[in-house]
Amino acid sequence: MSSETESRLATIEEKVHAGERLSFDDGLFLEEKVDVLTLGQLANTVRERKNGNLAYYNTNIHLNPTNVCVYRCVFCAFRSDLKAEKAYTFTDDMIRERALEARSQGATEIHVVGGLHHQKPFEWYVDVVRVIHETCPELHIKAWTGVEINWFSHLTKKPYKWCLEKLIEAGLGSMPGGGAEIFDEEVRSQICEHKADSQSWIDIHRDAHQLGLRTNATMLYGHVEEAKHRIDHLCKLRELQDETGGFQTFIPLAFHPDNTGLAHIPKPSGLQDLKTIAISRLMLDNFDHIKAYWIMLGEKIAQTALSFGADDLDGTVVHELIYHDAGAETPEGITVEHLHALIREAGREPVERDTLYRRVVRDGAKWHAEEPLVAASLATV
Ligand code: V47
Ligand code: SF4
Repeated sequence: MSSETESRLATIEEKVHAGERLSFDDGLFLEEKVDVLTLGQLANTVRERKNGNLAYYNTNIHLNPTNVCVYRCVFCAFRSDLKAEKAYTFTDDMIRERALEARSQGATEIHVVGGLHHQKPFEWYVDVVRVIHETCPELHIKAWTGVEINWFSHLTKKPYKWCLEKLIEAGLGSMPGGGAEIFDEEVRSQICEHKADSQSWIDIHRDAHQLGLRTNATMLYGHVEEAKHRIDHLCKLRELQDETGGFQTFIPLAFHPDNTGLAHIPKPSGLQDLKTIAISRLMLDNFDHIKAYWIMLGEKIAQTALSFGADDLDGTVVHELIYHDAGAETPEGITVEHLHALIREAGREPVERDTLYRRVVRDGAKWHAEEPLVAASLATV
């Protein structure tokens, strides 16, 4: 390391220890000049400052009600044409059955995302939420990404807030972070040219926060983007979080190339995964949580990530399809015992949380959520 690099790093370390914000240029410097262990150590100090020794997980189940999709994102192996053999669409009965399965497994959350089925009206998507809510009112419904809300607004010719209000009335509890991909429009046009642009994704999350909904945020990395695009993405999320305080957690999503239009690109390495998690923790100073989604990272990297800035592993995740269609080799679900073992082996204390990061207390088949674990509240918007 040159003396110039050393002194730049020392300045950044001072900023991190003083709780000061890192700039875009600092982020780029970390991407380009700093080794993964130094990044991890620095990110770990922030992780421990915010969440101590706790590592969160939740008991959840996934529902992808249809894979039929009007868009053709080149990184996606999940979507299907309507007439293709792999096309499927859930009926109300199948949705009810999935909700009951969630209840029987003690899940606190159902995570619902899917394709944009061009023959289904907005009411069909509202009904997916309504059917789950009426079947199992205790389940928190985290459903529909910003891309889906943008599609609903296109279908109904109504503002985003109108669509969100209808979904909230039907039982929507929060929104997942998908569809953000990479905000840089040049990269976006190469990987998902037709779907919601970055400004729409940001506007939708702002609207959701203003309606009192909590949402998550993601970033898809390891495809055609460069370091400057990742840092730009993080800075834009940080800006909206300053404005609303409505994001709960950030989830960096490692690109899985199998069966996609980018199958020639190798999967990101474990080191790139850890580096991305650490840099995300350092740049997103106003996010309480960074999630290492074990489904896509694999158990080994996800467990290691708990010392590189991450404080959450997501959950039991039964019935995941999006990553498994794209070649994920992880199981489609994991037991609570196994999650506990992974977390304890990493030297952390496992805490079951609900979607809103409240501690879950169980008594046999019953459960309830306590006060938030981290005192965060939506900014006045
Ligand atoms: O938006 C699709 C990504 C996202 C691939 O909010 C791919 O708690 C990698 O957003 N390789 C959907 N990524 C999943 C998602 C998510 C997952 C877990 C938790 C939460 C949360 C949200 O998956 C899409 C897209 O960015 N994706 N295909 C692929 N081949
Ligand atoms: Fe459709 Fe989503 Fe796949 Fe894009 S990522 S093709 S919007 S299912």
